[in-house]
Amino acid sequence: MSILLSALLFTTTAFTASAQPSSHHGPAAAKAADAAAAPEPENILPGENKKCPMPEGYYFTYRFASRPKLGTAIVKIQVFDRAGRRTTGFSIKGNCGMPEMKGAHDSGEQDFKLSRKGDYLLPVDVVMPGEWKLNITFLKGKKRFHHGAFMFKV
Ligand SMILES: [Cu+2]
Repeated sequence: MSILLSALLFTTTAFTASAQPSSHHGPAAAKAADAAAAPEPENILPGENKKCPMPEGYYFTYRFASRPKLGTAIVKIQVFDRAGRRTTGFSIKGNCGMPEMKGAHDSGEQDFKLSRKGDYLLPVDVVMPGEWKLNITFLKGKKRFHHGAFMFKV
């Protein structure tokens, strides 16, 4: 009797659980929840000085101020709107590290600083030779707008 009751309870609960998402949130919300749980696909950027597309027709270019070597290297980003005009309406963060030495030299999220010329600049500390990666996040207001990453060797 109690087995039958718990079996009945189980099916009822299962039915309620599966019925709830469609009635309360709809399939779109369920899809969005899945997307939030899944890891974000990597966006490996085109090379230095190449056009890197962003949403809404924006694009940017990046390059090192000079060829990176041991010590401090400066990454420079310029952002353009769909008409090709320079824009400084974003804030940009960079996180630099060595993928093969997880966490060993991670800079953490650092703010690119806007220069008077409207370039976004970030110094990165290259403390050992090898392969490095810079993750870049673009924010529009407080909203995450775009993300990309590139590798470089020293
Ligand atoms: Cu290292």
